[in-house]
Amino acid sequence: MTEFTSEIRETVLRSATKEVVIARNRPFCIIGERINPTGRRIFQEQLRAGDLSAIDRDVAAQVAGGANVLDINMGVPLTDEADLLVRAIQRVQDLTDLPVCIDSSVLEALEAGLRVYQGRALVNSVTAEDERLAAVLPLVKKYDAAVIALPNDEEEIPMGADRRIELVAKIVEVATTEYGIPIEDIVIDPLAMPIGADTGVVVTTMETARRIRDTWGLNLTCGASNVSFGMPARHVLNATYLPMAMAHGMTSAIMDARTPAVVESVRAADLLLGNDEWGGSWIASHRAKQAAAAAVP
Ligand code: THG
Repeated sequence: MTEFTSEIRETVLRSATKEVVIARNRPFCIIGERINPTGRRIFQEQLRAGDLSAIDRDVAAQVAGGANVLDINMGVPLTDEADLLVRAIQRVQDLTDLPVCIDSSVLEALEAGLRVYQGRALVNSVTAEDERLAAVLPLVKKYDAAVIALPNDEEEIPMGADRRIELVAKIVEVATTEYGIPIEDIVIDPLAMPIGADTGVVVTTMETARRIRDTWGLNLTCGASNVSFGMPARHVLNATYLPMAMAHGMTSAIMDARTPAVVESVRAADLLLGNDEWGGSWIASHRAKQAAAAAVP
């Protein structure tokens, strides 16, 4: 289980009309995080009243900013999350051809969302807890989805890389042998935590990411804005963190695609890490910006 692999794993996601591949020899996959009511009081009230129209603006902003996949989270206390999630997924599918990442800890909501989604979704997320693995992985298999897995269990969120690696080994073993999930459909979130809580946490995440890449070749993701939580100049920290994580094997992130400095930093790292052939995308995006500036009267 701990033999090293240099194999490149392709996690294939699809909408009805578009395919997105997450892999370490491809441009980084930006998973837009904004379709999420956490910490947004007005959006929560709208959702409670059954008004999902704010999603339209969030989709437009994430798409315009360069998101490749959209995370959809409808976690509002005291609501029918399954119903909201189904309606949100349908609305997003009408607005964009980007594949989605279905973000819910409520099983009924997850299944309802997977049932109506037309394509191959990314499920966010499962932990290494026996009960969660047994509940979520059959749905991942049934609906032919890919899954984000977090290396924490019923005991703890481990603070050291060694224990996180043990839990990744458990997840990989259970998902592939007990549930028949292809290894390339497992995307690990090595747990990105706020640097403000402990200045060692980012180094631990980097080490964990690199070891997962070198051991299994798995794709990786993280909640990128967690890192700067509570700190000033968050965009600078996020824009610095992501290329570092990418150099350690991070192949995607759940992040805010509305901030050009952060997205540009990711695309610069694509080029510098050899994943933008001839700098084609980098140069094309620079020319598009020049043309847009010139078009302003
Ligand atoms: N890993 C995985 N999934 C995740 C996370 C993770 N999903 C949820 C979260 N973390 C990532 N998504 C978001 C979505 C929105 C915001 C942050 C993370 C957000 N935060 C504002 C803030 O931080 O200030 C609060 C809202 C606001 O003020 O607008 O928007 O780590 N697998």
